[in-house]
Amino acid sequence: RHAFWETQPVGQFKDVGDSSLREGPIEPPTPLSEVKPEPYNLPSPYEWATCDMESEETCNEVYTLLMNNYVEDDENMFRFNYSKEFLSWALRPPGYFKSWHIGVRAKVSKKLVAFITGIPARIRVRDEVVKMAEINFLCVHKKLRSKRLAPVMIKEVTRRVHLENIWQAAYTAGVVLPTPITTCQYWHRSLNPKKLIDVGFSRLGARMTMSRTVKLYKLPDSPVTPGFRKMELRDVPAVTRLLRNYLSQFVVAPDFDEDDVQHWLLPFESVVDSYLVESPETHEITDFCSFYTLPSSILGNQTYSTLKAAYSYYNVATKTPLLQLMNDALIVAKQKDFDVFNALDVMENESFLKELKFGPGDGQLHYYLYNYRIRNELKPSELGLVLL
Ligand code: MYA
Ligand code: JJ1
Repeated sequence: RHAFWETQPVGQFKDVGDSSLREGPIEPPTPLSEVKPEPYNLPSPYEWATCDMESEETCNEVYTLLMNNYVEDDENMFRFNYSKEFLSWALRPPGYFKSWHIGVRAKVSKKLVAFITGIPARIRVRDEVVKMAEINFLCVHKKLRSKRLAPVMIKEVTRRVHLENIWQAAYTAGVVLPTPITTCQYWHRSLNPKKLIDVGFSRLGARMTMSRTVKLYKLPDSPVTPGFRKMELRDVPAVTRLLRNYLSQFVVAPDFDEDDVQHWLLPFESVVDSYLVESPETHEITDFCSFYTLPSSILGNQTYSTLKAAYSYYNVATKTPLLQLMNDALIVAKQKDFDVFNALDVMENESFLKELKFGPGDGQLHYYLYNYRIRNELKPSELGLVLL
């Protein structure tokens, strides 16, 4: 059934529910001298190319490959359209390795035809902090699909991760592979219902008119929580403490330090937005919310070409009710002209989704670990990790 994945150190379907298997690494690390020193073989028309994401030209090529060939919904109506600024941010966190930004080019034309990336991360699983690679942006040009290029690319990124003495990875996919640590549901909150309906992202509900629908999703013009403001550089220490403390309750979560928080959560125009609540009396930072910007191309609509979507990222509420904090996030997202606010049912998100008028989407997101076994499937609420 899975000729490639059955050969890999990942939880296998036949082992689901086997309580004799211990949690932790599936295979031990091998000495670095035993890691294959040369790249895997590609079919002869193609060659490996390490992509320099600091180069504007390379960043453009990656952007174009993904814009035309990356993830679509099940009816091929929308395709993720990560911006160049987003890609450059997502792929260059503290301590990143250029060698983990892997392209495949046609030898003759030098055209970029496939891509896969890793970035380093410390991920805590129960009480162990494990150095991992987060693998993302696996993409093979539409014309080169089903030629078993993906397994070669996955083996090559694995080899390059091993060369840095890292032996585990985390990744997400819309498809079921051996075997998810958890399966999350996408939820969507309409901000611009008329456009969403016009482009086929959502439908007019039963017994609903357009004007009733627009009214249903109306939001105030500005956030309601006193002390709600944009995060600034000076907030990094306080936000790090708030977030570390909050994430400690989940079974799987990133182990963020101040450098990580500065990179991943400091606001960056059209890439990531973060807000916090500073107590007007004590000036304490008590609550935090964030979302990232990921537009989708709208495939084949006469009027609109892009859907502007915000994705819920990390949120922490210690004083403000989470429901109110997220309502303020919706308000600022609406003011910034997003069409829809998306969220997964991870962490405590279930507690606000229905009340804030999110509806379940038709997509799911499966989370995976490479070379690390988790004994039982987790509930989405036990997961404290959001990948981009
Ligand atoms: S998820 C986003 C993936 N990208 C897309 O969905 C974009 C649109 N689709 C494509 O570009 C292609 O369809 C892709 C497959 C490239 C996805 N993750 O070459 P093939 C297996 C893992 O003939 P193609 C993301 O970026 C499939 O089950 N495996 O197929 C995270 C089959 O294996 P098996 C996948 O359609 C990526 C084999 O590939 C995925 O031409 C994490 C078929 O290969 C998938 N999303 O190309 C990667 N889709 O026979 C794993 C299909 O066994 C990282 N397959 O069923 C693992 C950790 C590595 C680092 C370890 C460090 C220690
Ligand atoms: O966006 C998604 N679905 C939308 C559009 C569906 C269009 C037809 N297929 C959706 N809309 C309904 C919204 C409605 C708003 C009012 C309230 C009720 C709901 O459901 C889905 C997620 O639901 N997205 C995808 O399918 C994209 C791929 C998801 C897998 C991603 C893999 C990630 C790669 C790893 O890095």
